[in-house]
Amino acid sequence: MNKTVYTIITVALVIGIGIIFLGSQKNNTETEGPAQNVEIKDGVQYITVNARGGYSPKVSTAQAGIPTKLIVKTNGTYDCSASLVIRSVGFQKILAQTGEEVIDLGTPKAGEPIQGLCSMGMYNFSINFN
Ligand SMILES: [Cu+2]
Repeated sequence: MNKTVYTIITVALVIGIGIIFLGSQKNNTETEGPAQNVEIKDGVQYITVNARGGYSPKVSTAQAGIPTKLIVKTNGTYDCSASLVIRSVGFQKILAQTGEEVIDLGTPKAGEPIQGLCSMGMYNFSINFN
């Protein structure tokens, strides 16, 4: 076999592996689903969102009218979901690759969702309050 054939086989393999890898990642985020990610402790509502290859759960529902904190958990997050922007509370930070960031959301009002975005606008999540 000549070099061209080897090159074509190598390129085809790399693309194939890439497609399998991306496909399995997509499945992972889909199966995580809407978790029980809201809890109230000592009058403070905590909402937990995981950041890794995007945000999960993508949509959360919480109560309006109580002091609320958002916990963003990273765990080996090397992608841009660690670069988080929440415009409505003026938050912008590059999170630790592994850790927990607690963000004060104040006392959210009903019907005013809070949205988080990665700095490039590729990934997002939102929290609805009612
Ligand atoms: Cu991004």
